[in-house]
Amino acid sequence: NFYRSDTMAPNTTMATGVLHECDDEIQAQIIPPEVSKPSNRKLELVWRNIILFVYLHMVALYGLYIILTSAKLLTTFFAIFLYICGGLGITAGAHRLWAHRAYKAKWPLKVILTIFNTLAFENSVIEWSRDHRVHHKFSETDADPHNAKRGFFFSHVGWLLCRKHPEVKVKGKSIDMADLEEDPILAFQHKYYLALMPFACFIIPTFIPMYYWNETFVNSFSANIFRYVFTLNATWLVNSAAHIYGHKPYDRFINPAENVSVSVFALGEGWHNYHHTFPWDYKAAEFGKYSTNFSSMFIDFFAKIGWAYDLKTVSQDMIQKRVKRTGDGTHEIWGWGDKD
Ligand code: ST9
Ligand code: ZN
Ligand code: ZN
Repeated sequence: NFYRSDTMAPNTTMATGVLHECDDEIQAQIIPPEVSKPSNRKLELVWRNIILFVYLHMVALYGLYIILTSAKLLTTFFAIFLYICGGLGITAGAHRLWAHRAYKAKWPLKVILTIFNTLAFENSVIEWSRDHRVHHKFSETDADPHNAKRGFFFSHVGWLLCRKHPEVKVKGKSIDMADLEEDPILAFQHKYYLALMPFACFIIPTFIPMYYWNETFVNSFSANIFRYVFTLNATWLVNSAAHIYGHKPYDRFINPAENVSVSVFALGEGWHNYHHTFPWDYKAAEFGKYSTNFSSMFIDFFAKIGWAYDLKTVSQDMIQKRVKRTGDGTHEIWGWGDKD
């Protein structure tokens, strides 16, 4: 089996996009054995992406220098603000609301999260969620787009610099995306992504500091690129570092781990052993709901005003049973000082 069905809550198949009934059919599809052999993986580099990412990282380094030396304070605060908004578009939006359906949102919150998500430029929610549902279902196999068994670099950014493994595309067909494709807000974002994204991620964030507080173009542009690249790396660390380093209090048989440093940068998404064990929990963590999980605080706020509802979580009983059955014995050390 390519996934552990006991990590799914009863009746939560949509939470991870798992389609159990299709599995046999998909697995029966013939993938030539030579393609499946790790030693025979073909690496087809995508030079457009390599050049773009090298360029972005160089400008981002310059942006950091600018922020530390000559940018106006407001420009720096604005970059931090955009990092939080864009980050929430990924964590509270693409990840928890859409890829996992861990809670439901009314349309105004959906619109806010879609704008935030476009600001983060990590592909449309539909594309992001398809890759992410495939990642959960076929974790650490060749069908996982950022298979961490291929090393830190591949799972961090390398997977975006080459063509996907054929198994991602074949097995990815078993993922039901109808729920997101039928959502008019997401369908709109997906259809017009190439027109919307440059405005949300680059043009408007560069224009605002120039117009409202007379920042120079070079400062404004490079500080924003730093913000974008920082958000990208915070996200990618969940796929790389949080799949390699950390304790496994919930399931010692999987690679994803509890990584506090990643959680800090990724607005609460580094509790990855918990998340892969209970992917439908809207907190994506058991502990540290507010201290290291700004995304949960955000969702709780919108739940209070009624824009977020039907928040899914996991009972203490279920967690305790799982900890006893498959944990690595480190669960005790994580709950201390939790004030939630
Ligand atoms: C970026 C995404 O950075 C980062 C995602 C990270 C996820 C992290 C998750 C961790 C948990 C959450 C933590 C959040 C923390 C946030 C903290 C914030 C502070 N299933 O893709 P193509 C088929 S993006 C089924 O082109 P290639 C399909 O038919 C950065 N089928 O494959 C598809 O056609 P269509 C900016 C699939 O040619 C066709 O194949 N964006 C699947 O191999 C072609 O698809 C970029 O840089 C699937 N999963 O190219 C763009 N996938 O779509 C980067 C594919 O029409 N991407 N198919 O249905 C690319 O350039 C290309 O995708 C490629 C592969 C070169 C990488
Ligand atoms: Zn993962
Ligand atoms: Zn997930």
